[in-house]
Amino acid sequence: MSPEPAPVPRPPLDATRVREVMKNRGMGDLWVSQATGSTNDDLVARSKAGPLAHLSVETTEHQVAGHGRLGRGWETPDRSSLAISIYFRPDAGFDPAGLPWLSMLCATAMVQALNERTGLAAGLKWPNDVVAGGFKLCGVLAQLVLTPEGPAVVVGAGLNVSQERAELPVPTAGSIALLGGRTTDRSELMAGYLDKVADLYGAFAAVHGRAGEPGPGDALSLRQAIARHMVSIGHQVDAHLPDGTVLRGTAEDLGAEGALILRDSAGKLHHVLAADVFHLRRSDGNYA
Ligand code: BT5
Repeated sequence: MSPEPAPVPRPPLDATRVREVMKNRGMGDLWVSQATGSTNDDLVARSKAGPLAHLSVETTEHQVAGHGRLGRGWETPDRSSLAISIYFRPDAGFDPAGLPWLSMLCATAMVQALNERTGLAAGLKWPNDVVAGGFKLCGVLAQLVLTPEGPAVVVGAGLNVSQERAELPVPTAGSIALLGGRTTDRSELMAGYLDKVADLYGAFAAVHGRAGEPGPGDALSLRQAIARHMVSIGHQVDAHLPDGTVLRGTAEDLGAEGALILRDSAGKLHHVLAADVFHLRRSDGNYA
């Protein structure tokens, strides 16, 4: 990621362009704020205040107190990045076991949008980090919301677009600009992401939220569509489990219930449902 490229301009988001894509894809409302604590919090609050249209979206130019997983934070300077929260309100026939898949669905949509729009070779680091060149470009956080109409899920994605090295909070973080991506146009990136979410969700809803079932017209199942983008598969990883233990093994596949399937050095298979995964550095010096 060196030498450091020239700073990238940071124009405001073009909400009209994003709304157009949302309208074409039959999505819900869009709210754009100048600054807020967390777009996930805002969308959850809206959903509690009254019924929201399925696939409504909350974004902000400047998220000042973004949440990561497990109480961690997510830091991004004004207009440098995207913070996009989407409200999923599946209909009554949707299998509740499909709800936890929505965060990986969104991460996969981001991978696909980045691959198409930026030319970067983005991939998914289980469970839902989007990485390119070994750097984290995007993190995803899902929250379950119980509404009078049934369960809903808010899935927030934070995408680093134009940050310079000094603006990123950790050395493992990267931005599209730093990695030399073809575009840093946040409106294009947001529109591209929402378009992919609409595609993937449409196929998933058509099979009633069953992640293992082939999509319409013999398309890949959601599990397969996700697994093909997973950079972890075939790599040696350390999975840091919630109880503090570390499981080392080779990532083999994505399980039927969304677990990362790891084979340890004794050949035993483990289904990891929650962990922070670290790729062990390969002999060529890359992580993934
Ligand atoms: C995540 O958590 O990666 C989920 C991030 C989700 C952010 C979105 S933005 C829209 C929506 N609204 C919210 O309030 N949140 C969502 P996790 O895997 O726990 O990673 C958090 C860790 O990543 C932090 O502890 C930092 O070490 C690091 N981090 C913080 N800011 C980062 C950034 N901009 N880029 C890369 N890493 C970052």
